[in-house]
Amino acid sequence: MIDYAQLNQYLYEGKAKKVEEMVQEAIDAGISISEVLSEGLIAGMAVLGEDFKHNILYVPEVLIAARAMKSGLKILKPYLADENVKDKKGVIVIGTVKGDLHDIGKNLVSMMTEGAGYEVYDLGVDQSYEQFMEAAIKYNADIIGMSALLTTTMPYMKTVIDKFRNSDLSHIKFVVGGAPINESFAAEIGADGYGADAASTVDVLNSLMIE
Ligand code: B1M
Repeated sequence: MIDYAQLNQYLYEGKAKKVEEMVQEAIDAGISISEVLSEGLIAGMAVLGEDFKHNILYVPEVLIAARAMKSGLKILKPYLADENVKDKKGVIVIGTVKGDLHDIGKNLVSMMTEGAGYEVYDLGVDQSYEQFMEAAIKYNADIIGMSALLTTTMPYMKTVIDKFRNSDLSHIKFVVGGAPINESFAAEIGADGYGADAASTVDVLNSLMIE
């Protein structure tokens, strides 16, 4: 029996070592990876987000908690792979858009996408359309995944898509996601798909690859 409230609290307090230990304990106890991820880690980040919004927590505390979240994700990473996948399904280039430094959700999407059998090139944060284009050519991308967590950076997704559509790279598909993004925004900016979370992003990628 894992005490998720305690795990959430450790995450909130940024106690990376404790988070790692509890995540490992949960795995050893045979608890499903998706449960540990959602109840143990993502639920903890949601509490943090609320307190951040209401100025109960500030950037330094949130950064420390984010580091603890990343430590927990690192433990989960090997278990996120689907062992039945033999051949690479396609090439995905992923990044957080220009001006935006949030990368936890994007990292999770990268891990699950890689685990589902894709060749993933994660460009990191603060990526301009030029960087997406350069990577798309270099890695011969099938799909670009873009993440944005800020209402001020989400419009840049359209800039990237428009630049691709008006170039020789117009065949490349786009999937977008992040807390402020939704299906209708994705459609509005001309993206081919919207990923609400990491697992459903993999489903969206799979369906785009067979189109
Ligand atoms: Co920031 N931040 N932050 N932050 N931060 C938010 C986003 C905010 C909602 C907090 C709040 O007010 N409640 C708010 C945005 C408000 C708005 O835009 N309307 C905010 C703000 C304001 C800011 C700053 C401006 C604060 C400041 O400086 N005054 C600043 C901006 C810095 C910048 O980017 N230029 C800032 C900074 C930071 C930290 C650096 C301290 C830290 C980031 C650390 C890091 O990422 N390495 C941070 C954090 C941690 C958050 C919150 C608390 C948590 C985000 C997170 O990691 N969630 C966040 C509050 C919130 O979102 N409720 C907040 C967990 C993660 C698993 O979920 O990222 O949603 P998420 O990813 C999901 C899905 O969205 C989806 O799948 C993921 C997995 O399920 N998904 C994709 C995500 N990307 C995808 C891409 C895809 C597909 C699916 O493509 C294929």
